Amino acid sequence: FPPAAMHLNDPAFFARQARTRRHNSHKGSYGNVFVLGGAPGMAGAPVLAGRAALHAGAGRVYLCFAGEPLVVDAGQPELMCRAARDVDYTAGVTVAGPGLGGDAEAARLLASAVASHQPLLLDADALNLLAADPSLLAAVAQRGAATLATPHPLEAARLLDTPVGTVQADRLAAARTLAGKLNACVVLKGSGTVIAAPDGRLVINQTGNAGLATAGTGDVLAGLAGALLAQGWPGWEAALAAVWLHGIAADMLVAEGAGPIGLTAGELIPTVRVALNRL
Ligand code: NPW
Ligand code: AMP
Ligand code: MG
Repeated sequence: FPPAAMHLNDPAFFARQARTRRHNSHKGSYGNVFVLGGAPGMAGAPVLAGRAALHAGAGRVYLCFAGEPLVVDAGQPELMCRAARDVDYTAGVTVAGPGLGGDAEAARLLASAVASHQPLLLDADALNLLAADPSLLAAVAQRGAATLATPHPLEAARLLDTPVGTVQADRLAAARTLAGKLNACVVLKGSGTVIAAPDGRLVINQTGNAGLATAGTGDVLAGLAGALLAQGWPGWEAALAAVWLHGIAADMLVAEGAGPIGLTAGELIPTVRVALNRL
């Protein structure tokens, strides 16, 4: 039997978790996000994730570069740029993977974030590193704090050690199996994104469009979800909200003529902020 799945077409699924800002609050009230990524040639991925995290309300966002760190993101100087080896990942939520690369140093950095006892989001090369290292995967499955994984179909196939066609042939089963294997909420991306929890809950997202089929949109989703975790959202609700908001932002941009053709990942970010403030 295919597992039963709910359809996420109404933000009431998660909107009760939406946080109003207390008058007497400060940046420390909204959490730190560390984006661990940025191997040589891939600085854009953590920049997109970091900008998304900032626009989704995180109090402080650090770009932690596996390669040579940027001095500053000139388009978003609010972001703090660090060498990844100099960062204490126990001081906030880590979004691991955007442009991280796959060398031994990347694996070592990822292992320190996995051990952080803080909420953790695993995307892109962090997932590829897990697929290649059973002991790191076991460490993820044993974590106590919330873990979210956001694979696209090929990343899911690597983790499940199966052809991508098998993942796509039964996306609900693939997401559910992976959620069990990682002991994490899994967001299996692509048209009709599936969100699965380790306890068997399954949801299919109804927002979004093929304008999202462009480089960097996954990095934006990762930063957005990480910012919700940093603001205290539980893992399941953070995953549902991030996927729904990311899709509705793309739908809003299409409605105003900014896509689907030629929609860019960076343009999603301010529109995600509008959608989040309207929850
Ligand atoms: P195909 O083409 O169909 O055979 P990879 P990546 C498949 C960083 N980035 N449905 C598809 O296979 C990331 O953060 C940096 C079906 C596709 O070619 C990573 O660290 C950017 N298949 C790193 O690059 C912007 C699907 O997977 C293949 C699918 C590598 O990440 C870009 C690609 O997978 C990028 O984000 C779907 N819905 N979606 C920057 N500006 O710095 C994907 N596939 O080989 O894991 O490479 O995803 O590009
Ligand atoms: P990534 O491959 O990591 O850059 O992630 C791509 C993002 O765009 C994910 O959130 C996907 O769910 C989304 N996406 C890609 N193609 C489509 C599509 N045809 N319809 C809806 N969402 C899509
Ligand atoms: Mg990606």
